[in-house]
Amino acid sequence: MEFFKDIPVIKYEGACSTNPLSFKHYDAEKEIGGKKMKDHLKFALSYWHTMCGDGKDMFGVGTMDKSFGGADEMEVYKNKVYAAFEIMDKLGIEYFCFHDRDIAPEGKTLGECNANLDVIVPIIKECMAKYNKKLLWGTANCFNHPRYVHGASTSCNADVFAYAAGQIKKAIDITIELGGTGYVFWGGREGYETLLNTDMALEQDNMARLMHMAVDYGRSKGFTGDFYVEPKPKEPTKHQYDFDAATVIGFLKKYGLDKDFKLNIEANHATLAGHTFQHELCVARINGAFGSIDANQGDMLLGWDTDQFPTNVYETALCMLEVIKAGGFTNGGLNFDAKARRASQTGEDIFHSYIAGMDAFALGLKIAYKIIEDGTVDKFVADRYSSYKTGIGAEIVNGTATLESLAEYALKMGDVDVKSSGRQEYLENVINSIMFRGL
Ligand code: XLS
Ligand code: CA
Ligand code: CA
Repeated sequence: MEFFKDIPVIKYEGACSTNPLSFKHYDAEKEIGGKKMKDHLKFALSYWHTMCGDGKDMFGVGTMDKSFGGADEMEVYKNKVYAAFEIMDKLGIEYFCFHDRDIAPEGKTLGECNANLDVIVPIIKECMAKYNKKLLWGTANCFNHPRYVHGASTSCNADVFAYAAGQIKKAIDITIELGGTGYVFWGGREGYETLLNTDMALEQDNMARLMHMAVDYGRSKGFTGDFYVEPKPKEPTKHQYDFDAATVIGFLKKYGLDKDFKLNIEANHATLAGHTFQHELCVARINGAFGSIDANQGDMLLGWDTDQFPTNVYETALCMLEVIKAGGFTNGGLNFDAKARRASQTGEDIFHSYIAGMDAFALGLKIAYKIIEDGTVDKFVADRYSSYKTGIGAEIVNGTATLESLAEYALKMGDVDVKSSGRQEYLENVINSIMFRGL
């Protein structure tokens, strides 16, 4: 069964190609910095947006048919699997990510949900072997069903905590069964609307309790991949506990979870938190918590999570610069947590969306390497802090300086010369000239 008959296998045709159904920059096998582009970028399809998201919004019903010709509910979910692998195959995407409820329908009880998963997971496994595709990460959707109205592990109701635990146990089982290298916690409704009805201390302790249980269980079943927390400041709750990278790192350290958990950084969530994408990636990297990425972009004129396919090449370049500095992906990758706009409603739009995102990241990767090879920016930063290499600066860094020794030094010093320029505009110009050299 072919679902996208008019769409060919998408090939790399080079920057001068005018064929919209081709890659202009993403050349999977091409080596850059000693590694194939596909191994640098590790693209993943997000099952929820691509296979389930039908364009419904607050003001209108769906505009896209995501039933893939299925006659009944289970057939719809089976066809989603076949269609997903056709999309990945045609685009040359090697990985995918899912929530439990994306791949199989919700049942009336946890047992029914699990039984539905037991029908679909073997089909996914077969397709993975047939098409040579891998699971980047799995997760549990503990936010959609009305039972999660007060949160999952942060619910005021202990039965809901227990249900979420049962759901997460099964999602971990599936992730392991499919060879996933990551398991994500995104705190769907783990936050609050008002402190007038909220015991924040208990909620956060409970959130950590469930994460510890997940780690203990996963490790006991042989899961060697990474657990991730995905920061997001707001939406659906007013104040999500996993606000941003720095908040999550503090949380993980407080509860002794930092050895097993890394971060899954999403571009749109970074900007919602009032940070740049690069800032969030840098915070993760310098704290040894860089794990995986949800590649998308928001709209700066809108205050919510628009999950658009990334096309802003400045952003992808600065992102890939951080990825390279972090040593590249190990268990993680670039998951397109992105959806075509509601009016981009045809099957063909799925392909244009992914091509746009993949080419934007391929360009980002090439530019990031050019920035590193050029060396101007790195040298500027190193020179800017050179006073810490020798003399009193070296004593501060190596820990031999004390408040008294610095006071003695300062008393003898006279005034300090801080007139050296930060040269921001010069550096921005350097980036532009690297990006557009030859035009
Ligand atoms: C929602 C999140 C979600 C996570 C996975 O905003 O991005 O999709 O990535 O639960
Ligand atoms: Ca996400
Ligand atoms: Ca999002």
